[in-house]
Amino acid sequence: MKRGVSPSIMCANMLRLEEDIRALERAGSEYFHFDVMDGRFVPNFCLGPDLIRAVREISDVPADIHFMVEDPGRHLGLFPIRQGDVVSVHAEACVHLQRTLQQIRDLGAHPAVALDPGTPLCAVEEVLPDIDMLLLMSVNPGFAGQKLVPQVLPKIERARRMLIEAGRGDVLIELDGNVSLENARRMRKAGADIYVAGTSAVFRKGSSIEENMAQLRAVIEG
Ligand code: S6P
Ligand code: MG
Repeated sequence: MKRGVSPSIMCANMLRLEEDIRALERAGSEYFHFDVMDGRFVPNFCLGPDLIRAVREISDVPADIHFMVEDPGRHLGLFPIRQGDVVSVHAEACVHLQRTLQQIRDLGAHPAVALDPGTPLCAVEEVLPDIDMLLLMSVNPGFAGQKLVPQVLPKIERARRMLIEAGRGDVLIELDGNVSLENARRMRKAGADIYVAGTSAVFRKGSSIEENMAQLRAVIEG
């Protein structure tokens, strides 16, 4: 898997989606982050399989699908998941977490576990052999435009240590939520690898997607 930036498509302009997709491609997005919400696990509804399929018909950028739904294993078959994609499910939402991760692996994608800010790292301890990425939420899931939950910063450092101690130093850590330039700098220092870029970064008002992406890259690569 690649390190880099995963722009959050729910923050794009849905009335000019193709223009935004092209700008995100020009800016070199490593992934497109698709938030899937069911109105139950989180109090909001968001991107479904048809929209994700439509984007995939016009772009080859790997998908980073973040399921914020109860029992996601029941719905995976509806989604256009391809080899090289990364698919995250919440430890809090899966009764049979290891089975769901295996289902994702069987589809040819990279399995990942997502954890809410309030969920301890031990929730993922028993499935470390089954994942390629760990998604640490830096806001509570459900909405864009929220403020960083600050205790997530030391959690990134502890997650990195846990992965190394378990012999899984190759697992990438993704941060999702309020990835502003300032927060990205702190996340990078703590050990983040992939940054979900929403209203705080790539879709910041007043400057273009390309300009915003260049500024974010200067912080995470500089
Ligand atoms: C939140 C979702 C995220 C948001 C992202 C938006 O539930 O999982 O992926 O789309 O956090 O970015 P920002 O900068 O508005 O927080
Ligand atoms: Mg997300």
